[in-house]
Amino acid sequence: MEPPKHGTHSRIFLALIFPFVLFLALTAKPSLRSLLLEDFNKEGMETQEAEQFIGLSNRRYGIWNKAYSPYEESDPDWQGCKISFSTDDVLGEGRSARLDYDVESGETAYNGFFLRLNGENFSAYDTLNLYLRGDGENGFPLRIKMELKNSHKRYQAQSQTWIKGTSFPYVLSGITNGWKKFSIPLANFGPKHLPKDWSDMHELDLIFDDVNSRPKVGTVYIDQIFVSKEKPEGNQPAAEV
Ligand SMILES: [Ca+2]
Ligand SMILES: [Ca+2]
Repeated sequence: MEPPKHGTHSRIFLALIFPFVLFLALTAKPSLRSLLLEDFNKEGMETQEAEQFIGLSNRRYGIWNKAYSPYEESDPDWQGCKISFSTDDVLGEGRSARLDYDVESGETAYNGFFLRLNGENFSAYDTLNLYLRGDGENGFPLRIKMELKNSHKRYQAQSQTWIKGTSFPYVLSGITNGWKKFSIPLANFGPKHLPKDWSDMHELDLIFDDVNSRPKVGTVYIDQIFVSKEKPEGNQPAAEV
């Protein structure tokens, strides 16, 4: 009798394990993950001047302003953004950050909020999430421009290489006067044609400016900023509608 060929054993082995593999494939759930970037619950993490602050953790956030404004705050031409905190936490316990912006000025006006990402790697995630609420009494913008910045890599199509620094913009819209969760696929950050490298992240910015922000003076609350993995690995992109 001839000894069984090597391939026969392999086929028997595959036939035995196949039902188990099939079972695992059918019952496996997508491995959803998330990484909290900031919940504003911990005191003392904020700064008005990014370079002055050594954080208690490796994250820090604050507001940024146009470099120079000649006006006193009492002057209608003053512009700026201020950060403070509210006990109106979106998850019910803790704090949210309150941003009061003013881009009403005789001069070009822009300012906003930054969250340092300190080299965080977003490659395992596909969605940026945050909660926003407009202040019904003070007024709030329906849209806010956002930017995600990576640390040191920008793809230059001409040379087909990564060069220092780039920002990926996205205009968030649909803010209301109640808490609302925004889940933005990282793929929706522009420019669309550019390959994105999320492996070494620098900063998330919210931007108020006199061109896009209406009203020009207003208040928004922000809370619970995190990245998440929403799509299972190998998932086919949905067909364009
Ligand atoms: Ca919070
Ligand atoms: Ca003003």
